[in-house]
Amino acid sequence: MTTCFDGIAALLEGQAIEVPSWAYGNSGTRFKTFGTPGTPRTVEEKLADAAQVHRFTGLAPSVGLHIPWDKVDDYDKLRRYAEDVGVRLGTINSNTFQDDDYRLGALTHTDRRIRQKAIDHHLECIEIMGATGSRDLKVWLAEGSNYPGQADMRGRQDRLAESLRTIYDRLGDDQRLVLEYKLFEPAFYHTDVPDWGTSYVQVAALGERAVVCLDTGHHAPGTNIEFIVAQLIRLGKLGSFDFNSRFYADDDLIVGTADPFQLFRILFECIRGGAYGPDSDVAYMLDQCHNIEKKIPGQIRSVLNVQEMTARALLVDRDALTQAQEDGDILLANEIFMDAFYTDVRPHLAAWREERGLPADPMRAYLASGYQEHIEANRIGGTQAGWN
Ligand code: LRH
Ligand code: MN
Repeated sequence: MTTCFDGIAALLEGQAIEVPSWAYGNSGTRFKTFGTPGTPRTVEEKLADAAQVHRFTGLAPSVGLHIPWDKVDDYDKLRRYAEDVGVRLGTINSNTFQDDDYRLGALTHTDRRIRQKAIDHHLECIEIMGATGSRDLKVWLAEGSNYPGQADMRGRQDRLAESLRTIYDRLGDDQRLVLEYKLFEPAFYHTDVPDWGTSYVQVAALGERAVVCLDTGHHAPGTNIEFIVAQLIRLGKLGSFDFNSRFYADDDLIVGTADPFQLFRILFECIRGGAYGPDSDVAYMLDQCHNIEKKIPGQIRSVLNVQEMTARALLVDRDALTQAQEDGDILLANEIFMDAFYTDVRPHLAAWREERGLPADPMRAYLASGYQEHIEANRIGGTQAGWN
């Protein structure tokens, strides 16, 4: 009992999944950052690698940047370079989690000078957005405390609201502030933006161009993430996703590998809520680290996993499901839902790609292209890009 693939083929057109520049550099864990042959040394090389993902999948037309990791002297030149290799510059991610001054906070800090320094960094990011043509300023804050009593949690919320207001008021008319929440890490007692509710409260106070970023790795184990997705869409405050997957904490693994069924359920709520397709302004992004696997193939696998689960979620027979739900037919409703999840769409997607001039099997096509061997042979010397 599923909709047939031909019935959803058009709905897969134009799917866009933004890839993160930092996934092409070395990231690593708290214990080790493994270098890998061919890793980019420059922002341009990161963009060239990201462009390979779009070339072979048609799914990744934009690349998110992280400041200062992707700081350059001339963003207009970078924008042109991106367009030359076939991608565009996407979300600008701020960074207030690698500066000694921010040890005890940044936008929440008790010292107005430290808050102003953090605010100025975000104003610089807004400047950069003007040059890159980016719509979204994504703000993730590592701020919090490690011990009870260490921090005035209420006071920090008030200072956060004031700082965000100052930043929000400097946005251009077609720009958005996207506030990302995370349950814990690097703070281990309280985090100032730990959950969707806190992010929602802060962005709702700012205005309509302030929205929430949901990173799928930022919840307590057992959280029903698709319920949060449904609620944020209902509230008109779901701005973007940072897709990845995890077995334990913020593992930042390839999306859809740890729990493909969860990804299916999340995408179903996006489709059901109208947050998928050309009329939606929800940004779908990856936020991952390829600590041991090759990065470009890892990114190709990631966007294909999202496309595949999107296709399966689009196959849910919505009318039959709604009828079964209204009839209180529990098992039939679940069966209709699972039928779509269990439908192997891969052969259909292969044909769908070929009909659109894309390789039926993007991973095989990339591996056969020689690009990986080329960068591993030619990117000798220099400093491999990473999180510092
Ligand atoms: C924080 C986070 C955030 C990024 C960083 C690279 O864990 O998810 O989105 O800034 O990863
Ligand atoms: Mn994230």
